[in-house]
Amino acid sequence: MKLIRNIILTLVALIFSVNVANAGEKWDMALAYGAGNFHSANATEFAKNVTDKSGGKLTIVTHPGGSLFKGGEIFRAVRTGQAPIGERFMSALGKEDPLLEVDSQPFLATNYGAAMRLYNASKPEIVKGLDSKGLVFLYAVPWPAQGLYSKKEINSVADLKGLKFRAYNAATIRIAELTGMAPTKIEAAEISQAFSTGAVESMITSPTTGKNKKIWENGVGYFYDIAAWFPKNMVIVNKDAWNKLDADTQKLIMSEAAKAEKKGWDLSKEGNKNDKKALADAGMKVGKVNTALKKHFEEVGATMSKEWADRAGARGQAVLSAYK
Ligand code: PCA
Repeated sequence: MKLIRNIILTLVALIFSVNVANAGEKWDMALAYGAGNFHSANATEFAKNVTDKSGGKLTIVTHPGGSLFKGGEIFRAVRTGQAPIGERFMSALGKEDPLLEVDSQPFLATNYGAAMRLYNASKPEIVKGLDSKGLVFLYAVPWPAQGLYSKKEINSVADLKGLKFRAYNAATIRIAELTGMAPTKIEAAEISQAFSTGAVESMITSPTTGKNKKIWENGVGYFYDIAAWFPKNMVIVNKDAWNKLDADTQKLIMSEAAKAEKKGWDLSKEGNKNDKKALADAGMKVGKVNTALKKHFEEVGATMSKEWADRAGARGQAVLSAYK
């Protein structure tokens, strides 16, 4: 009898411990950019904090460098629940919602203060739009100011003509078209290869991305700091996955997301200074475009603003009024 009782007790204990081990959710978090990138590092810290503080209810495991889903696949993966959580470059999603592109309109917000105001003005509508697609918005963090990289020196509008240009969204494709360059859309993960094979010879992106890619090793010698916009990454969650969590865990995630957002903006500001210096230290020529070129880019920006306002309609107008 005693033996049977002990066996039963052991089984009960075993079943109980398996249940406890299974009680928590596990989320795989898809990240497009390399582990060393500040967005990925920040997301990894966020994941760790949530995991540590959730008391075993939720474990978030990050997968940087597109190892779970590539940048171009992450939005769909989270939307369909293939990945419960992921980070995506917002302005590549203009087809989903033109408001997601507002942060890539040239010269609309050209410093961090303005970028934050634009974020605050656009966030409620963006969150609503994502919610209607079954997504919960957690936080957004900007890349440092976008500048022009080139293999050859650029002194005039004519120098841009025909340049094979790496684009990362519809806005950069449009800039290329309006300045006579030849755009190809390429995800960040493929930048080094695209430059080294000669598929492209110019791009607009942050000093951070150029530094992370050691772009100078691919024959890119020039960086022009046009600081025309601050595009953001956002972290989103699939709503079905979200609804499986209890209220306390949801609250914890939101509070850790707010902290990660603040930390991310600070890291971005630091990178905005340090990474330009890193490009110069690596031997690149870092400077500004001349007045004629600046004027040209501003005209292009004005054309694009009009086009965007048409696409974004009344919602876009409301965001612009709130911003200005
Ligand atoms: N780096 C990313 C997006 C913006 C940025 O600064 C890229 O080049 O794809």
